[in-house]
Amino acid sequence: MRRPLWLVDAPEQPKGERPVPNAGFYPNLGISAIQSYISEAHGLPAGAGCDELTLVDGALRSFEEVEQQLDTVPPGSLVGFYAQVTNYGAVCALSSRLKARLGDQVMIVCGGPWGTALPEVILETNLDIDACVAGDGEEIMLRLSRGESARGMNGFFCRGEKGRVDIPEHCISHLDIGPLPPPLKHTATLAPYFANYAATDPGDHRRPTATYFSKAGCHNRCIFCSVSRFGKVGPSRERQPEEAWLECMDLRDRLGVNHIFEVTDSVLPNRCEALAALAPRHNADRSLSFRFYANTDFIAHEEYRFLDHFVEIGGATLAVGFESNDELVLRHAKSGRTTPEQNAKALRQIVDRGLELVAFFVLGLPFETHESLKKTREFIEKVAQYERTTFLLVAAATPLPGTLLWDKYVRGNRSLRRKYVQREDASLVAPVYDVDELSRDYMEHCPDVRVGWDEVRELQLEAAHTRPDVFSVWGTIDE
Ligand code: B12
Ligand code: SF4
Repeated sequence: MRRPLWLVDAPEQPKGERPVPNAGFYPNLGISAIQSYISEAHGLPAGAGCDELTLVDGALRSFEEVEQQLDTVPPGSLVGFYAQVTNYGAVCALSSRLKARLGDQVMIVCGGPWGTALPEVILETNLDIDACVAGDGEEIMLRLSRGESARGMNGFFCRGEKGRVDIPEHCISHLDIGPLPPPLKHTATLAPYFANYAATDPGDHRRPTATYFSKAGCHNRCIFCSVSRFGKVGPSRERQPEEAWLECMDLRDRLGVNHIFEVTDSVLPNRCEALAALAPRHNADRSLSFRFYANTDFIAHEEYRFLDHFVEIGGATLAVGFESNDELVLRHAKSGRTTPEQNAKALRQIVDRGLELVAFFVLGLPFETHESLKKTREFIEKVAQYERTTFLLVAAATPLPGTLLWDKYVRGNRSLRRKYVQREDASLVAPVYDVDELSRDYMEHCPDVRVGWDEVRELQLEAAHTRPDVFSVWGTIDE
């Protein structure tokens, strides 16, 4: 390795406060995936600590601790930041401190959802960041760690002549995840994260938890979600079921995990069936339980027998994006894939089986009216009444960069574009500082939203109070 590599998951930066750890349940998978790939390529030992590759984990440390750790970055290093909506402010502050100390002796690269959605804006507005990566970072970071140039590689954005941003021919980097080492393969321990899970998961549901990452990208185009930006056509982006089980068993035997979050951008109808077919071989004793994300069309679809298969594999918790309970709002936001009838049916089936439920809602989407909010509110109440609902996230719609909402209502609106995309104030370093303000601006400017931000916020607070014992989030962003 020609350059020491530092991979950083910056801590979260809540509005108006000093940044705090982001309370992850397992190490950030984007950073871990790059670590695993580079460790294998260079034959490095497992774990976060070796001279050549250091993981700086904002899920376990405060902003000040991360600052202190980065103060030891030696000249000649390559530093990669995972950046998304909640930590981009911290990424800016940490990059600025690194550059002030090391100048050209450090190369700073920004990846993750924010690097993917906004590479040009970041490079135009933040001179401390040298390059951005849109999409998968493994190959690019490997190349850079060898001291080679990545100019021209898919998804690699950097400054060229006269500081102008060089745009690659292919704006996104895509790897086939099938043959890649699983992200947590090189993780030496997960114990420090288990405490975080215990702190956020109520009651007796405390379990040592990890994740396996099964599929990248989603071909759906929900307008509030930035995942489809990662999932544009590309090579196969799925791990095989047998591999998935082996990875889960490894997490159990090596790291003491007994609950697995399946991280997948969208569940394929046959995914659960394929895993269920292998369950008797791998999980006959039910020593592992699972949490899956699923949409209500899958759950409610008779032919898929999704819930039967889910129970067969040891399924315990379903994380369901209900989003709204109004037909028009759903049709527009989720391309007509789910309906209020499917929501009701899916909820009934989950309750009948006694599964734990994690529920997501988004208020203030296009075509939201007082009437539609009322329908969603009644449905939220039903969800909240179910005693095995363990987590409730009621978000206010926010056009985050990378979403169709952003493309349509921010980029397509002259005054919002001036505020959020074309930086006219050179002192601004972050493309979006304040997500509440962005959400409010969008609701005020979007002719299709017929309710005000205050009304949405009121309903969010009401929902949070419906079940104060449940860990409920009522912020501006969906998961
Ligand atoms: C798992 C997950 C979580 C977990 C994270 C646990 C953890 N410690 O990792 C939990 C449930 C806690 C979570 C919470 C939240 N999440 Co989340 N989450 C995801 C999800 C579903 C998968 C991410 C993942 O692990 N992917 C697998 C890894 C291997 O891929 P990856 O992260 O994309 O990384 C690759 C590339 O991005 C790139 N890359 C990543 N980092 C870097 C760094 C460098 C230097 C380079 C070069 C490349 C690079 O290379 C990696 C390997 O190929 C994504 C959806 C998605 N597809 O990204 C949303 C997503 C990241 N979450 C999102 C949001 C909004 C949130 C929350 C704010 C929700 C909320 N209201 O609380 C919180 C924020 C918490 C926090 N501080 O991070 C948004 C972010 C949107 C945005 N534009 O920023 C996403 C994109 C979903 C969406 N709705 O659009 N989340
Ligand atoms: S919300 Fe889920 S189904 Fe919709 S685009 Fe995002 S990942 Fe796909």
